[in-house]
Amino acid sequence: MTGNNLSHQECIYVNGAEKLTISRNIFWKCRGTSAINFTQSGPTAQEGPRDMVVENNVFELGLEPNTDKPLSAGSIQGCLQCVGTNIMRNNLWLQEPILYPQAKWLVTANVGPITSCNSGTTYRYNVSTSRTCGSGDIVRTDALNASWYEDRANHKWRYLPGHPAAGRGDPASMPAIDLFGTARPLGGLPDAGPVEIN
Ligand SMILES: [Ca+2]
Repeated sequence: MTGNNLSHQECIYVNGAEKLTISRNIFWKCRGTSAINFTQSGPTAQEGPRDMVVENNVFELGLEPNTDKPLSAGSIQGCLQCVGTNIMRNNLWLQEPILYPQAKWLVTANVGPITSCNSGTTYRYNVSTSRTCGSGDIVRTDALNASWYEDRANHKWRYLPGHPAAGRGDPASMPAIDLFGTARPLGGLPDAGPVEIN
């Protein structure tokens, strides 16, 4: 696909949807502002996306429009005007979502960089490579290291034994299955990120 800097080249562009669940995808080489861009369909909050769920996804590097430069951030554009209850859980991202105070998100049991704590967001049980923002969050700077994955370079994201996210998921909020269809939880405690292991 070709385009110019005015065109949207995201993988998924969500405009004013309700109760949409985006689950069990591996995104790579999405271009534009993000892999998923949530936007309102009109000028007021009531026209914003409502009750979105983003779970069990892997967000590999996104790219700037028309170049192969990686984005600095923006696996997900969390929308200026999402309303209702919006959840990002058990995802893995190489680039941090862009969140705004106006939209209320629950961000739980994700794996990847979280460098700033958005004031409108509830964080918990994330395995962050950078900092903690809420209860149950931990910092593991090695959480994205290739040595923890089956074959990271070829999009094979199964965790290897001892993965830093094992047992670090949210006991109160988890998808029933993982990215590969495995039932959660295994081994007593749920794991953070999109993959469940013992
Ligand atoms: Ca487990």
